[in-house]
Amino acid sequence: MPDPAPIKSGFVAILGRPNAGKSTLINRLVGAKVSIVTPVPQTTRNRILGIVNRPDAQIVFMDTPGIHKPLSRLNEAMMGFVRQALEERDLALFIVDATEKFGKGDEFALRLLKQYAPKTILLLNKIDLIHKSRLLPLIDHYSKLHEFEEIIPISALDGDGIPEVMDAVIRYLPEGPRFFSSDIYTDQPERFLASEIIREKVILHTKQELPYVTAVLIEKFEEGETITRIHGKIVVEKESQKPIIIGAGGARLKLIGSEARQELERLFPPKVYLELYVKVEPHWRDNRSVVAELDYRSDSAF
Ligand SMILES: Nc1nc2c(ncn2[C@@H]2O[C@H](COP(=O)(O)OP(=O)(O)OP(=O)(O)O)[C@@H](O)[C@H]2O)c(=O)[nH]1
Ligand SMILES: [Mg+2]
Repeated sequence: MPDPAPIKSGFVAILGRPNAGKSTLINRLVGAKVSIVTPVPQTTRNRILGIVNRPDAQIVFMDTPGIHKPLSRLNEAMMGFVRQALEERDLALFIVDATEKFGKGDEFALRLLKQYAPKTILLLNKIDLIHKSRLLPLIDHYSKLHEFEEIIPISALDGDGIPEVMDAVIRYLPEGPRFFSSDIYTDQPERFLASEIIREKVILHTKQELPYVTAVLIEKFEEGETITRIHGKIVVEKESQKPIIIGAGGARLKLIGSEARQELERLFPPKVYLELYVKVEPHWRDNRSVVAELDYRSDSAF
């Protein structure tokens, strides 16, 4: 038997400020929902792998939390995941929201990038929202700030420019082995996927009122032949936040539960029984054990 043809493989860190579109991008690239998306900044809290398997390549994309200055233990843990991805990458995709004015947050993010100096492709995202004439000045601005391998305008939402991104990524990756079996597309345990889907629905239904303050912990996950039973605890920081999630007569929690259940049933067919309750844990974002539980790769998780 001749040796199989060599393939391209490696780890690609997706980096950028909160809300730039990193998770939308990884879902597009992988062609499946591996990471939750909301209009609220700081939605992603982990380093989330999304794996693309092709005959000629295996690309392990890493979604990361938005780059920001951490002010709580949770935020420090989030930035820890960003640094980890920067250390492990073969290549970086630095994604910016082309509709936003360049500011201090962008400078901070670029400084971090320069510190680790990965090979980087710059992606100008959300071009569906801007006039074409704004692209050239933006490209000019960024190419003066840093030496990017390439600059590609995209719309992660519409899929514009995504094939170009994929081609460029493969071009810059080295030859290497497959790191994961070809039939998996993420490394997240089922319990973590479930907690994220619930958290997405909580954020989507409470975004004006509770931007950053919820965590979801799975207390029971039992997969049976015909039904998967999931019990989730929604953690908030203050007593006053509990009724916001529960809603009048429990209506909002019911809606959150029913939307989450429908999505969970696609992952764990045919049926999911989902039970949710809300618990107040003051200052959980600075509580070591609660924050540790959110890290699904550590021994203390779940
Ligand atoms: N119009 C438009 N909206 C986009 C595009 N990409 C992402 N969005 C929206 O931008 C918001 C943030 O998207 P996310 O993918 O969650 O952004 P993120 O960078 O992962 O954000 P964090 O996890 O909070 O750091 C969501 O409302 C997306 O629908 C795009 O290309 N065009
Ligand atoms: Mg995200």
